[in-house]
Amino acid sequence: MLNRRRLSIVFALLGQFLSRQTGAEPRSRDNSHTMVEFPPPKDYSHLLVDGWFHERGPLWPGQAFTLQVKEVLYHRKSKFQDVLVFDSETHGKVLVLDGVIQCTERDEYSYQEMIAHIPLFSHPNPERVLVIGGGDGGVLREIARHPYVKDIVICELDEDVINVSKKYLPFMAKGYDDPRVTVNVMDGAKFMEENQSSFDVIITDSSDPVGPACVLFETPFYKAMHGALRDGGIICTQGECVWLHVDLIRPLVDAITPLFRTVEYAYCTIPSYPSGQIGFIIATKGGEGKGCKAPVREADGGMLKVLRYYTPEIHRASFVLPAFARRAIFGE
Ligand code: SPD
Repeated sequence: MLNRRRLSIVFALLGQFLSRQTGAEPRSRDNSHTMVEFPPPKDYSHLLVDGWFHERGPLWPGQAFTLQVKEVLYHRKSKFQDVLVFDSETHGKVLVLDGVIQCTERDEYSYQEMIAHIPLFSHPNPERVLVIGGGDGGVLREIARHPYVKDIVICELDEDVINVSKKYLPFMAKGYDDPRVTVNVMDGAKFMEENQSSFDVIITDSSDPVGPACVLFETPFYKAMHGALRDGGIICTQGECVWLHVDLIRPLVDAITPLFRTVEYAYCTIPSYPSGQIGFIIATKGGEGKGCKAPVREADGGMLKVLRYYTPEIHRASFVLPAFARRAIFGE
């Protein structure tokens, strides 16, 4: 059986061979040859066994994360995916999509604060913000803390995720209560095609690249985000984990580097995600080209008092990668 890493290498070599044969542009500018599309599992009966939730997945082979379940609150298939919400013994309420933990009440703020505040504090005047995915509302909640943001638009494909979050996960879904929020239940790529040069910040809060979500980790989706950004705009996307996914991150970073003025990578710690960390791909369009490694505006004291993970110091520190990751992603 070929594992993911071997398949990536096979695809990369095949791509190089074909480009040599045809004289075509080397494919290093397009990461689709390194993406292996794992289908989502057909059966989710393994998720809940003997009072424990088990998270296993093809993107973290040979390891698993388990949580003791207090009560299953919701478990149904939506039009797009398996949706599970349970109350856990140690992590509060938990949202799981297609068998993968999206948020736990105990640590969701780490990811949601960082994916929102890094790009927002790196932009001198973010007025229009687009969120792709993020149906639980946690990223909206963070964006809504910024008083100078005028419009917050969200494109979430799965309406059930929005409704289930509003019912069972109000600590995140309260993000929908802000009057600046407009909700579109639709494909984000299509929305961006119809809204060129419209946003200062675009945040893609996606699930992992398994099944249909694979397209969110490929070059055409990044081209679509680039098109929907205003000059000086910033994207910040879910960028997986350096301990597990440098083979996925590196080709994506390489593929989008010619498109954007700067492309950087930051990460945060979060105990309930695979290997306890998750990263963000952060890229800028035009502007002064200074990148996003330092905030360009001060958060007011009131905001800093309520945030639980983001600080200006964490903002800077999150871009400092361990040597193995810096080498693997940027070759430095
Ligand atoms: N491995 C899980 C990655 C999930 C990222 N999206 C989380 C959604 C939180 N709003």
